[in-house]
Amino acid sequence: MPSRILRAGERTLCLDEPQIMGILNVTPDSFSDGGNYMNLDAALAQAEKMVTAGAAIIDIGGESTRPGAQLVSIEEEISRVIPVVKAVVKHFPQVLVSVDTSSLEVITQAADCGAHIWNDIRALTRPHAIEIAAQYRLGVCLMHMQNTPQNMQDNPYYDQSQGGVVAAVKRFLQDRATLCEEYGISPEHIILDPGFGFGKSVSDNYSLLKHLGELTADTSYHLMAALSRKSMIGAVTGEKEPARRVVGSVVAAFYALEQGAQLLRVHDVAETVEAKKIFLATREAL
Ligand code: PT1
Repeated sequence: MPSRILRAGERTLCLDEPQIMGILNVTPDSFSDGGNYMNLDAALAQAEKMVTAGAAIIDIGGESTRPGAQLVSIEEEISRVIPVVKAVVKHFPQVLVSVDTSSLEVITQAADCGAHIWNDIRALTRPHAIEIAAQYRLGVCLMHMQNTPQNMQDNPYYDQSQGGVVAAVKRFLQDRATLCEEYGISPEHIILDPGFGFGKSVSDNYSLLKHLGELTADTSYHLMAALSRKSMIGAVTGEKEPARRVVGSVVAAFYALEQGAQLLRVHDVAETVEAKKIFLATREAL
């Protein structure tokens, strides 16, 4: 009997085993694979590759949020994201479609096209965001960020007397999740994400990875780790090129699984599925 269920729109996903969310960037400037999927056919080809490799969720994003990224207009974001949402919903009915946006206009149009999950790096902090998520019964991913993508890496700071980065991130995420529940969103719809790289020093990021499981301890919220190809990996391995951070990323993802993460947001689905298989074989061993 399944014991952990992600609910998203009219769909459910069993999280008794961890699931992979594949990243589909539709930005011209995205940090790791930017510009590669700007046309619809290329986006669909990348989605197919990830679905075939075992992704249960495809996360479509048109606003780059890596450190120092520029803001995009709503019109630009809609023109990038909505055609891809429509095409992925149509061609891959077996997967859940997630949209990486903070915009109410984008998520409303995406939900009307059949998207299931709202992945918001701003944790539904814009006015009426929570009401919209509740109304569409979307799955929601609430992420922690200090400051904004434009300035978040300038001088990250967490007060040690308040418990440091882990306590700060946990307080923020649990407060946002509680507010979502007050608007009628059930815990089965709610995913928490520490926001690796979003206003955190390298040591902050590794503290969060080490203590990841504490973020959802004593709750029934789901837990996602999104570490793929990020600078926290390169800072340790010395690899400056994001595309060459795959091994480091997969090893970090394995650590996140060990900490109890049910969801991994990754570029490299096939490689991460291998890590998941080793994790499950070990978990199920006598
Ligand atoms: C994330 C995330 C995201 N990250 C969720 N959505 C990005 N839920 C986009 C670096 O340090 O962590 N969780 N959507 C991409 N953002 C970054 C941030 C990319 C930092 C790279 C870095 O290299």
